[in-house]
Amino acid sequence: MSFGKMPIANAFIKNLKTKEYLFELAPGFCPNCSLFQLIKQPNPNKLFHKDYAFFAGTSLKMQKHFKNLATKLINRFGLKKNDLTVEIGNNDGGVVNYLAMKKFKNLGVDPSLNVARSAKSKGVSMFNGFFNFPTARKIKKKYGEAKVFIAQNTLAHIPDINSVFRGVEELLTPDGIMVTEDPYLPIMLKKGSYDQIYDEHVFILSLTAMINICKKFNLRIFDVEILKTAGGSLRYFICRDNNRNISNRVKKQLRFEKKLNLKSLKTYKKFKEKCEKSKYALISKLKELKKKKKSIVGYGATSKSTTIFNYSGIDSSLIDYITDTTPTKINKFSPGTHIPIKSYNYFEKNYPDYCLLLAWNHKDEIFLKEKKKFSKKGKWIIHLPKLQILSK
Ligand code: DWN
Repeated sequence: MSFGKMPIANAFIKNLKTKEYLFELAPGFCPNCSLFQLIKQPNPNKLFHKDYAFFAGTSLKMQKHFKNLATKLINRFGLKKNDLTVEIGNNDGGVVNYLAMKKFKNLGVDPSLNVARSAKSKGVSMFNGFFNFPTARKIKKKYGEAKVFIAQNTLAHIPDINSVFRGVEELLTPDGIMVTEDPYLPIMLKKGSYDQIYDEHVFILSLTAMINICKKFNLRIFDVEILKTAGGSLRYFICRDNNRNISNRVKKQLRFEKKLNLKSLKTYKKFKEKCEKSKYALISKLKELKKKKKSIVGYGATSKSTTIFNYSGIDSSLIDYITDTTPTKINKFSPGTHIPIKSYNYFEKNYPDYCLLLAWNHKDEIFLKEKKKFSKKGKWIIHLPKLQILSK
């Protein structure tokens, strides 16, 4: 399955003359290991560097989500102040930020220098680099073993996933746990949320695939939780193989996955059809509105929107501008399709007739904020799971 040539999802450009790096965005499914994954991925150094555009702190709801996990680690798993927690891809803070606030021993690991600096300025101990087996050894030597290892929307970003698990096997204390969450394959297939597929998401994970990986490294998934975050995710609780009983929730989720025919080509053909339908429904709605001279703005310059716009060929003839609260994205242009990105302040002074909700995973938070603002004047276009127009 191919979505065509794509630029780097978070490579917002300053200058329209910039020559953009393009690659073929084509996911596939491996019937042996059950991984849904990109066939080709650009070198991770092109994605995560000193000027990474995404700052997780832009969503208050996600901050609450991280804080809740920190509390859960203390209450459910009895984390003590001297127990080391390592979080990879913790961006500008993450869960370890909330542990650091309570003076728990912590270490964040992130390859993007600007976000890592932001986390450090908040009081998180940081290691600036990619996490893999050699990094795990370095961490163990310097800080000791980790009682908790966290990866929030990070594992699916790392091509050498085996090296990460080998690192976890090396780093965890005998009774340690790993907590990880990522967008969940069955939810993506059901919603037709093809915009979860872009360079950073090397994998869209499932419980079946995760069990296969864990087995290779003497690890066991002992519990799972279905989450609404990141467009629909699964959180996995993992321990060493001889520890903890497997919960009924894991067994139930596995039975659910078995019924979904995840290994059948038909499943992915159906998904591809959904993607095509979604794309044409969106393009025709935007064209219809433009014919009526309506103004349309994208809300949230997400990584996901790079896939939508480039796959659908949607540019500034259909979307006037995109509004975003992230300083690193403002006054730049969207990758590949060159739609200008404007500040929230600009948006408030230039409300359009319609907003296309690109940050649909933050719908509740955004709708709450806009209830008394934009929503009083304009309408929303929601493209998933079915195209909808919402007015107040
Ligand atoms: O896995 C990943 C997820 C968790 O975060 C990464 N690969 C990168 C990133 O993906 P994304 O860019 O699709 O994430 P978001 O969280 O959907 O991006 C939301 C965007 O919308 C941000 O640029 C911030 C912006 N925003 C805004 O302008 N106003 C967000 C909120 C909540 C707002 O009120």
